[in-house]
Amino acid sequence: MERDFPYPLEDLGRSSTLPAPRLDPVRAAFAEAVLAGFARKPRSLPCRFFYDAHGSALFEEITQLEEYYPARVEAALLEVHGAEIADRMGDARVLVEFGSGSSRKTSLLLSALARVAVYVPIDVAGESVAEAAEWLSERHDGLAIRPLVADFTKTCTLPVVARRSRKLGFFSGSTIGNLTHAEAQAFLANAARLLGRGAALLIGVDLKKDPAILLPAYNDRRGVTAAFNLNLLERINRELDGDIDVSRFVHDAIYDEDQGRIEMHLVSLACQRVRVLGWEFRFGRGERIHTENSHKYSVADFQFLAQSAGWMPVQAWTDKDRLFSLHLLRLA
Ligand code: SAH
Ligand code: AVI
Repeated sequence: MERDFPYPLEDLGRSSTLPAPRLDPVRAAFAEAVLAGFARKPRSLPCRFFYDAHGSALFEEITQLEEYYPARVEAALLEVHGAEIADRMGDARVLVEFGSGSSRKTSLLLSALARVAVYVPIDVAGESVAEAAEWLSERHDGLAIRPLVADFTKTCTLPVVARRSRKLGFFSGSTIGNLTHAEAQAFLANAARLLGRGAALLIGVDLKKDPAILLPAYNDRRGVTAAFNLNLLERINRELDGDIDVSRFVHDAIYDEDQGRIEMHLVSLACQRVRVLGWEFRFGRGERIHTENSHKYSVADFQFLAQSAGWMPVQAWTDKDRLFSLHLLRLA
């Protein structure tokens, strides 16, 4: 259960007499999440904070890795089935994307969706969204791009230009897998409210498979995923006056068969104390910080989840090796 910070904890000691620094809202939210996440046992940090400028660049590097099949297979599905997907998505003029990142896959979709005139990317990573908007505007002439730097799990309001027309939603990369099942259901219900009557939603969802394929995707040989995970600690040092010795933590990714999910952790290599914004935390040797879940679904399980949130499954596309799925959903 999430609790508000501050609250009493036996290993939490304010060791600094410095006045609390003034924080901008993004840093304040990060500070609150880190202080609460480090105070909790077992320790955890929300994965949406991976995506500062450095983390977003590392994620793009992950998408190029041989072992990280989701990005490659999803892009291939969009290319191969683009025309059919566009045909089935209908003639909406507004495309709303959740967790749009670099928008590279969006470009594939937009090429097939001739009538879309307004694109609303929603992402917490402000710099990524700004770069993506520039990159897309050079490739899709006349497209009005109206980015929203926001948390897609919270309620938000679409820009006026996007409000009246019928809408298409797009949620790629299996980012829905980073939410628990309850959070995913709440997200889908929230997306239904935002997109409104008659909307369609295209979602990329990673499929359950042999851990012999899954595990290398999150433990790549070049250590890019490790760097992506450890960047969370570096971000704490950069933004929250942290003194964490990052070399005393290692990346670990495991597959939990019962939960059907990859879990990423940072593991403390030693008994150590770290400071964040003047607060001190003690880590035991081998103590873990849970940083990400990446749930995997069967096609039927995901359709069931979508229906429970009010969406009608229209069609699902998978590759021949059944690594990844693209689901088209519709609202009555
Ligand atoms: N859809 C892109 C990017 C996937 S990476 C692709 O498939 O390549 C996940 C993206 O979701 C990142 O850009 C990250 O900043 C964004 N993100 C993660 N959690 C978010 C949240 N709660 N609200 C908004 N954006 C979020
Ligand atoms: C964005 N998200 C779906 C990725 C995933 O596979 O869960 C993030 C990621 N984590 C490690 N590698 C990639």
